[in-house]
Amino acid sequence: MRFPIVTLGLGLVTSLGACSGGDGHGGGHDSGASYNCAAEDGDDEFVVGISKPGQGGKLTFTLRAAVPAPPARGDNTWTLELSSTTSSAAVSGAQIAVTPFMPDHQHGTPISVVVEPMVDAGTYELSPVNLWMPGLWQTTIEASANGETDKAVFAFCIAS
Ligand SMILES: [Cu+2]
Repeated sequence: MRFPIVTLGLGLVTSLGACSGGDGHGGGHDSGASYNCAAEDGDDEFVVGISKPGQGGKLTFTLRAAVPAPPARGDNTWTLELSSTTSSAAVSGAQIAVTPFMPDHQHGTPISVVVEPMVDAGTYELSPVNLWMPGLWQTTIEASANGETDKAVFAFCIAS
């Protein structure tokens, strides 16, 4: 009698440490110790003040600061400024969720990003944005305010 054996492979990998190499995605992921970001075309070039309109066209997401800059492996602290895309007015009091994700490996990070409003209107501190592995990270920022929800994705490549 034969039973089907289903190999889930990377589908089981949902947390730390088990991203094996040799998958050939993106910029040539290897052992996890380093990544060829020069060959990665899915990332955003980081500049202080990098800004994106939300996918829903309602809110604009701007990274006013990043420590370290550019983003690096490990814990990052980002200062987000949220504004109305139509009026450019600062948007305070938003509910914000931040989710780092590695598309090549289909995993995120077990460390939650804490969002704290800052003194300046419409600004928030996001920390820690834990980018624990070399490769391409897509960090989704979803914000809800004044009955509207919008989101933007910042994609940064971590070389080593
Ligand atoms: Cu990974």
